[in-house]
Amino acid sequence: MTLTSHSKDIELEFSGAQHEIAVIRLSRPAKRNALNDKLILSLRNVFENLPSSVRAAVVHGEGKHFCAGLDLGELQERDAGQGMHHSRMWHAALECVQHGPVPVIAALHGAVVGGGLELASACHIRVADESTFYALPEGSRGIFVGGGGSVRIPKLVGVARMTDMMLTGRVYDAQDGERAGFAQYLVPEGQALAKALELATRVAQNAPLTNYALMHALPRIAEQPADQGFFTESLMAAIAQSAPEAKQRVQAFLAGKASKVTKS
Ligand code: 1HE
Repeated sequence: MTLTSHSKDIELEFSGAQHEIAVIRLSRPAKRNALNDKLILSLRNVFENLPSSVRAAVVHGEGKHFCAGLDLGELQERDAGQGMHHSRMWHAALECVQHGPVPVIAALHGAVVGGGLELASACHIRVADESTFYALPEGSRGIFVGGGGSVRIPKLVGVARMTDMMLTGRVYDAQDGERAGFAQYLVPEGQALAKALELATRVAQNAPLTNYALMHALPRIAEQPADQGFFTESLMAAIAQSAPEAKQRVQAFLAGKASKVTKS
């Protein structure tokens, strides 16, 4: 892997033969990777400037935890206007994660709490190891989510679970969290990054237009009324299948030169 230290608190490496996987590490372990303004802006910067060779990204955290959420040390006496701008800054950064150029896989371990869960929920796939736990301590801190959590987290686990977590401080462990829908994969402790890299390698081999459709068309279609959704789906399907790469891949299968679907 080649390391490009992006700022003191975030590191960017490239993995894969063509450097097609960007590996982004939150590197503030002494503060449990709590997200201060500098880190959030660096994260945005990384996703806005990924080299065109990159086809998939992995986000993970250094130390014992993925991320402790908002850096509470920075929660100064903001007035309402400053609070609004601060939250919108998070929205802009996490928008670059969710709707950036490539699918993003979060490798989770330890605390995935508050803004850390908001970051994880902006990613497209979440892989958790057995040490992972999920919480939204905003309720007990007298604040509210501000990094897009109220939009994204209910889409993963439902409004009722999120409400319960914020009202009661409920913490989900790795197994219950996977069942609830926080993560799509659960792996033994210490193996989340390896699994995320394995998945990223597969994702990077997809036709770029298919990945684009999954990141940009699918979430929009899912929010549309059925009639509009069916229509958008047809447009996306027609565009994807017209790409030369799609035709080559289908021909390869018909010629017996592409992999079959097999039970894992
Ligand atoms: C922090 C933060 C932080 C740790 N901001 N400094 N998030 C929270 O409410 C979670 C608060 N953190 C925790 O509950 C725990 O720290 C953890 C469960 C994440 C980890 O526990 P542990 O025992 O491994 O570490 P620690 O001893 O608690 O913390 C180590 C240091 O990190 C310590 O600083 P030190 O100078 O005394 O060594 C902690 O103060 C510091 N630290 N978490 C600042 N979050 C867009 S809106 C999003 C809103 C939110 O995210 S609110 C939820 C905030």
